[in-house]
Amino acid sequence: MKSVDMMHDFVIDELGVRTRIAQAGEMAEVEFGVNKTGELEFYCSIGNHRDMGMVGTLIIEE
Ligand SMILES: [Cu+2]
Repeated sequence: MKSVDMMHDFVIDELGVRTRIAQAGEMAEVEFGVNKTGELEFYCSIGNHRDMGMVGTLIIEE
């Protein structure tokens, strides 16, 4: 994940996935695997970013 403007991170609660906080212009990486299909919510946990719309759905298909 690359942050272009300010602090952000990337979190998937169901998998315990969390990047470090990336400052503006920085990259943050995380590796994870999934072993089932379905949908997982990801979001940014900084401040009120999630409420501002930094949230999405990761769709895992076979
Ligand atoms: Cu954010």
